[in-house]
Amino acid sequence: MRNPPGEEPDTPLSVTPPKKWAAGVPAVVHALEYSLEQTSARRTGVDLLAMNQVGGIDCPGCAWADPAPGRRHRNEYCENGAKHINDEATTRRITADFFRKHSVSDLAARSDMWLNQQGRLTEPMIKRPGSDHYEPIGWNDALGVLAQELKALDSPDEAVFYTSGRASNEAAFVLQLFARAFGTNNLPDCSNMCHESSGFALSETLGTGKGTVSLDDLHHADLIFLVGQNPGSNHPRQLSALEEAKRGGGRIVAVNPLPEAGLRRFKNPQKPRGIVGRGTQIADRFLHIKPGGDLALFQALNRLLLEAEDARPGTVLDHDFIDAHTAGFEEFARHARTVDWDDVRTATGLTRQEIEKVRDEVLDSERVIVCWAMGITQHKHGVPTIREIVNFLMLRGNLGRAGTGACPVRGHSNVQGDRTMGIWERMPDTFLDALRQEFGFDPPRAHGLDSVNSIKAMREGRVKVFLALAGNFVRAAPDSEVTEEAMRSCRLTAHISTKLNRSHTVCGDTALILPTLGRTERDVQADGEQFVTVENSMSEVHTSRGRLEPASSLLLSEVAILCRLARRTLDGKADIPWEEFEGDYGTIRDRISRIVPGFHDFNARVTRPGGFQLPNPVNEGVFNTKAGKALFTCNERVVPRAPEGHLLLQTLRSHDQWNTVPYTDNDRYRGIHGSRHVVLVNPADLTDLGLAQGDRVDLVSVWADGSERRAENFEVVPYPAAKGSAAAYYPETNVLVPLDSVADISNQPTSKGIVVRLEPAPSRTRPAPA
Ligand SMILES: Nc1nc2c(c(=O)[nH]1)N[C@H]1C(S)=C(S)[C@@H](COP(=O)(O)OP(=O)(O)OC[C@H]3O[C@@H](n4cnc5c(=O)[nH]c(N)nc54)[C@H](O)[C@@H]3O)O[C@H]1N2
Ligand SMILES: Nc1nc2c(c(=O)[nH]1)N[C@H]1C(S)=C(S)[C@@H](COP(=O)(O)OP(=O)(O)OC[C@H]3O[C@@H](n4cnc5c(=O)[nH]c(N)nc54)[C@H](O)[C@@H]3O)O[C@H]1N2
Ligand code: SF4
Ligand SMILES: [Mo]
Repeated sequence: MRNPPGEEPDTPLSVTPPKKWAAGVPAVVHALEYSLEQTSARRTGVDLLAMNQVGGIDCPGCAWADPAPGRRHRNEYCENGAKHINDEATTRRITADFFRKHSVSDLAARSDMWLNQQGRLTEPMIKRPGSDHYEPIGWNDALGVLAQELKALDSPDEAVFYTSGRASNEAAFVLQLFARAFGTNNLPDCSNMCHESSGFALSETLGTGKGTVSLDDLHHADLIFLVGQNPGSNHPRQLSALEEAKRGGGRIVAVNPLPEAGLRRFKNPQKPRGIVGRGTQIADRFLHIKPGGDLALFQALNRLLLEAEDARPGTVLDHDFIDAHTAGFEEFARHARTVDWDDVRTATGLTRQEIEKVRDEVLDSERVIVCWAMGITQHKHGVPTIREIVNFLMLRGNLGRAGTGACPVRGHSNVQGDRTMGIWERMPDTFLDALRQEFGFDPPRAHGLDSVNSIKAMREGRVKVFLALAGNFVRAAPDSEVTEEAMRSCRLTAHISTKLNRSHTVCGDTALILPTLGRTERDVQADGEQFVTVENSMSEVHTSRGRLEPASSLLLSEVAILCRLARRTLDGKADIPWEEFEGDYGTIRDRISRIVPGFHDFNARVTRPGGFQLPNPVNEGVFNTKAGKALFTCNERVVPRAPEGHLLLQTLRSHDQWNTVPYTDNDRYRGIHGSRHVVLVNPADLTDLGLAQGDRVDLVSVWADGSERRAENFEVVPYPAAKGSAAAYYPETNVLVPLDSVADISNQPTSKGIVVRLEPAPSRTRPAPA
C-alpha cells in the first residue's frame, strides 16, 4: 500500500548517532518550540503550570502517576506532556469553510500529520450519502440522525461503540450505560490493541487485571526490570521515579532490542544537576534481546532460581509466600527445569552467562519490580510472556510487599479508568448485576465485540453503525486497507473528536463529526462548572479541571453529547436521568460510587488533594482467581524465527508523535530527522542483505497462509537494533499486519514480531510532498 502522499516529507532525511541520554535541557527547549508554533506563548505558560497539579489539568498524555501532593515539582510535566497539551490547546481552528474547500477524498489523501495540524474542530458536520463533502449541521439534527440510525437497526448488536483512553471516567461510564441500556456489549476500546494481553494474563494468574505497584514501591525497589518499554519517549516522568530508586541504591535491568536513549542516561530538567551534569545512568545492565525472546528469558531465569534453591535449600525461594498464596508450583517447577539452553540462546540472542548475571542481581535483591509495555503485550505470545513474569515474581515473593510487584505501564492517560467504568466487551456479571440493580434494566449478558472482531463484523455486514468516543480507529487498527473498507461499508460512522484525523475521512454512507471539549477547557453545564476524573497506571483516581475558554462556542462536552444521544435514542426506555447527569457530573459519580467497587464516597474522596487510590486485592493478600490463590503457570516454549533473508519487525512510536498522530518528522533520541519512512536495521544484517544506508525498500510482511502485505518506499537506516530485527514507525506500517494476526488468548493485534523481507526499490525516489 502506498501511504498518502503527504506522508513523505519535503526535507531530506538526516541521520545522526542515537542519543545516549534523555529528557535534559534540549528536551524542554524542543517542547517549547512545538508549543509556540501551536499556541500563543502566554497561553502555553498558563497550561503547563496547571498540569498535573492538585486541582489542575491531568496531562492528556500517558498514564504515569503524579507524586504525592506535597512532593510535586512546580513544573510537574515532561517535554512530551507539554507537546500533547499544546497540541490540544492550539489556536488553529477548522471551520465550515475548511470543509467547503476540502472534499472528503481530498482529506483522505492527506497525511496524518497534516490533518492534525489543521487545528481544532469547531462545529458538528455531516457527510450525507452520495456527497463528497462534510457540511455543517446543528447539534439537534446531528444527534437526531444518529439516534434514527440506531433505532432503525434490526438488533442493538449491529452498533459498535469504540472508546479511546483519553475519555474521562464520567464520559466512559455514560457511554457504557447508554450502550447497555440500548442493548449491546459491543464496547471495543484502544486497550484491545494495547494492554489486553496484560489484562488477560494478570486476571488469570493474580485475579486482577491491574498492576500492583505504586510510585512509592518504585522508589523503594532494589531491582527494577524495564522490559519492552521506552520510557524516555513514552513515559518520561517514569525516569524521575527511576532516578529516585537509584538514589536509594536500586538497580535497573533494561531488556530491549533497541538501546533506547531513556534507558541509558537521564538528565532531569527539574533539577540543576540535570541541566549541567552528566545526568543519572539508568540501566545498570542492558540485555540486547531479540524480539519476542522475553518469554524464553524469564523461563531461563526461573530455571536458574530453582537451581539456586537446589544448591542452597531454603535461601532462594519464598516458601512461605508460595505455600500460603499460590497454586500449581510443583507442576510449574517440573516444567521450568526442562528449559533448553540452546533454545534460550536462539530465542533471546543472550548468552547463559549474561542471564546468570541477572540471576545474581535478583538473588541480591529483597524487592523486585517488573515494568513492561508494548514490547511484550503486542507479540503473539504476549499472554504467556506476562504469565511467566508473574511466575518469576512469585518465586521470591515479590508481590504484595512494599517495593515489589507487577507494573504494566499504561498508555493513554485514562485507559485504565475507562475499563474500570465498564468499557469492555466482556464485563463480569457482578458489574452487570449492579447496573441492573441501580437502573432497573437488564443489561445484555452475551460478550460483545472487541476491536478486531468489530472490524470483521463490519466487513461481513453484521455491524452497520460505528460511534467513536475519541481516538482514531482506522489508523490504530491493523490491516489498514481492510479496516478502511470495513468502515466504508457501514451505514453510519460518527466520531466524538477534538481534532481531525484519518478516521473522519473514511466514511460510512453517512458520517458525522461531533466536536468536543478537550481536557484543557472549562466545562460549564446547567449546574455550573464541572470537573472530570481519571485513573492513572497506579490506580490513583483524581480530578482534572480545564481552564481555557473552549475552542468554539459550539462545542459540547463528551458527557453532554452522550447524554443527549441516549435521551434521543432510548426514548425513556430505561429509568436513567440523562438530563441530570449532563447538568451535574457529580450525579454520575454518585451512581458510580454505588456500582463500581472501590468508589464509595466518590465525590467526597476524589476532591481531596491527590484523590484516592483504589485498593489492589493482591496487595491485601487476596487473589480473586478460581482457586482463590495466585496461579503458577506452565507456558509453552517459543523461539521466534524469521526465515533466511527475513527480519522480525516491530512497529513503534517516535519521540515526536502521539499514537496515530505524528507531530513532526523527527525522532530526536534515535537521531532520525526529516522522515518517518525509515526502517532501522542492524548494520550486520544490512551487509548480509546487500543493503546500505539510504537504500529505498518496500517492507513486505509474509504470513503462514502464504499471503503478503506491502508498505512501500522506506529508507534504510543502519541502527544498533538486535541482530535479526528491524523497527519502523506506527501507524505507517499498520498495513503490514493482517486482521487475523492476533495474540493468543487476548486477541490483541501483533504489532511487534512481524516477519518481513526488505525488497529493494532502487528506482523509487522520494515522492513530491502533497
Ligand atoms: N510521546 C508519546 N508517549 C506515549 C505514546 C505516544 O504515542 N507518544 N503512546 C502512549 C501509549 S497509548 C502507549 S500504549 C505507550 C507505549 O509505550 P511503549 O511500550 O514504550 O511504546 P512503543 O513505542 O511501542 O515501544 C515499545 C518498546 O519496546 C521495545 N520492544 C519491541 N519489541 C520488543 C521485544 O520483543 N522485547 C523487548 N524486551 N522489547 C521490545 C521497543 O524497542 C520499544 O523500546 O506510550 C504512551 N505514551
Ligand atoms: N502498528 C501498531 N498499531 C498500534 C500500536 C502499535 O504500537 N503499533 N499501538 C496501539 C495502541 S497501544 C493504542 S493505545 C492505539 C491508539 O489508538 P487510539 O487511541 O484510537 O488513537 P489516538 O491516536 O490516541 O487518537 C487520537 C485522536 O483522538 C482524538 N482526541 C484527542 N483528545 C481527545 C479528547 O479529549 N476527547 C475526544 N473525544 N477525542 C480526543 C483526536 O481527534 C485525535 O485525532 O493504537 C494501537 N495501534
Ligand atoms: S510522563 Fe506522561 S503524564 Fe507525565 S507529563 Fe509526560 S506525558 Fe504527561
Ligand atoms: Mo496504548
